[in-house]
Amino acid sequence: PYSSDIEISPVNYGANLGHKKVSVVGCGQVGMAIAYSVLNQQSAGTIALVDMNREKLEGEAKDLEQGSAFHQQVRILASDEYSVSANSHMVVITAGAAQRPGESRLDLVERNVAIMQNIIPKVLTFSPNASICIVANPCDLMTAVAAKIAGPSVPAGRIFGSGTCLDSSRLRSLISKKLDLDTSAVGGYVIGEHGDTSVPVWSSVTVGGVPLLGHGQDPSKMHDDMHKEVVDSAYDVINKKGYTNWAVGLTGAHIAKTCLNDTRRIMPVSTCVRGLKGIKEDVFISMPAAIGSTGVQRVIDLPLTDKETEKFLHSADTIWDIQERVWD
Ligand code: 6V0
Repeated sequence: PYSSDIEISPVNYGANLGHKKVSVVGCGQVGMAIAYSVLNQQSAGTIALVDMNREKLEGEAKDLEQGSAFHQQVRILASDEYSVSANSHMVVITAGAAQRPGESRLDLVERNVAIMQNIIPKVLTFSPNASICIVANPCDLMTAVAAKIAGPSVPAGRIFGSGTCLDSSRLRSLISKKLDLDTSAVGGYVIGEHGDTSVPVWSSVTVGGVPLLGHGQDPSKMHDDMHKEVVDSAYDVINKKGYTNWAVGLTGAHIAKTCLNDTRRIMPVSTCVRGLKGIKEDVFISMPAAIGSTGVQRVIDLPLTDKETEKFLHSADTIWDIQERVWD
């Protein structure tokens, strides 16, 4: 079974990020949005791009490099050979087939498992100590598959998924828009599957540190509608522009910055949640977790109402039903 022992090292505030290297595997819409956000956040000294489409990669690398007069010096490397990613501190994996209009994230399973089987051993050969963030969908299953392929020699937590980090950002931005406040004023998480069975934890949403709902107050239809909008937003954006990239690009870069800088920010990411809320299986879904240089360093057992627990366990069951089959 997957081990839940997690590596913890002292916090490394003020690290010089100039020597840090991040690799992005899969340089389509999402991978390039992540690379572009990392570049602008100046959170790495080297960005290595890996994709099997060599010509597109050359174009992307050239295009990024030609803006170098306007950003801090960042080395940009690109190749279809994984050696270019050697000695990365962090690797973000977005390679895979994307959802087509009307297709759910779970529909992507088979196509993307094969891709993960190809990628993970190569990534680990060249960067055996990197933390690895899986963004490719279905994100939770791909994270579980990547952890399984990596095997027990890679400590638990080093491979994790961007999970509901994006869903949480979507929910916080909807709430803040409604209240006409900055998104940073709103705290709260969407947990569980990055997808249709995700769970908004209304009981712990705060605005300026104050709980949004009164003690014992149930969420209303307005809250349910907001969560529905979060769930539907990927479908809506894909229908309108063909793919999603900017919000997930910022999400991936934020995770990368936290990892490279060892900041221990708490973010909802996909990780093994065995032991939480009575879950007995090695199922990978999102819960808030402290992220540092070794990936997930501790998972927060977020207090939930009975209804939220029920929904979280339903999300875990939904993913486990498929994960169990894929793991065999
Ligand atoms: P895209 O634009 O088709 O890019 C995919 C890239 O992966 C292409 O450049 C391919 O050449 C490359 N690729 C495919 N197979 C391999 C391989 N074996 N080795 C190396 N490169 C390969 O897709 P897009 O960038 O839009 O989406 C990528 C993935 O991110 C999909 O699975 C999406 O569903 C997923 N997303 C995940 C989100 C999240 O929050 N976790 C959000 C949005 C999209």
